[in-house]
Amino acid sequence: PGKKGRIDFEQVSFSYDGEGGQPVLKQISFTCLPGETVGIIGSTGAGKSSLVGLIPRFYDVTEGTIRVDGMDVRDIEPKRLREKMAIVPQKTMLFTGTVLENIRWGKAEATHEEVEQAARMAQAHEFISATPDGYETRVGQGGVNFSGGQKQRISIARALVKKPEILILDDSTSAVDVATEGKIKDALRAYAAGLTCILIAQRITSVMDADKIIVLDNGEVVGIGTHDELMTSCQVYQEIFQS
Ligand code: DGT
Repeated sequence: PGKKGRIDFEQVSFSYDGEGGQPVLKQISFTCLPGETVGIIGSTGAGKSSLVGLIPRFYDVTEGTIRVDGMDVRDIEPKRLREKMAIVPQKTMLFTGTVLENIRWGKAEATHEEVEQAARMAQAHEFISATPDGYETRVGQGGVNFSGGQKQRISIARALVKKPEILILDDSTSAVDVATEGKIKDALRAYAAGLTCILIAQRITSVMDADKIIVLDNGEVVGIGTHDELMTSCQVYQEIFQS
């Protein structure tokens, strides 16, 4: 079967103010093959969230081209494009409903089994099951107050229940401990070999084992490679590693 989920950035530049505006991304080129995990790391304001926001066309490139499975994303309807992918934003957005409803928001017709499977991968099943009402537990306002890390895991479950071809995690495990984050990554690797994953992170341990890591600095790619390659070739990466 033809594997899906390839992403190509070709000389992509982007400004929130359009052509002639202050560029937030400059001449970005990289390829993410189907099933690969690509990590993105860089200081705050480097452009990481802006970069991934171009993939589902929250914004369109100012210059250059982004292709998903060979097609210029500008030739794909945003709705169809977004059906292929799931994005877990930096800020978790759970609503006041049950845990089940919150996860099903990713795919309204998901069965209870699919919801539970997604929650298991996101390492959320255990703590959900430990509450008296389980998946019927209400989130927020008068309901259980989950921790920041637990909310992030519910958000990841919401993304996984959609069974996307491309998963984008925007610093979505920042409040999850390193050991649990490792378990989530193991589950993702085991899941339907072929999930393309773009992983924005602040800490090196989150991206260390990615197939390739893109180091962004002030809107530019200053390094691209595996952890070992970047440790010998990329000063910015070494600085993040030491910080
Ligand atoms: P983070 O999330 O603090 O680690 O930072 P990054 O690396 O995700 O950076 P990003 O993409 O949020 O911001 C890059 C630059 O773009 C920064 O100078 C702020 C600016 N920017 C971000 N979002 C918007 C927006 O919605 N409108 C405008 N005009 N500028 C934005």
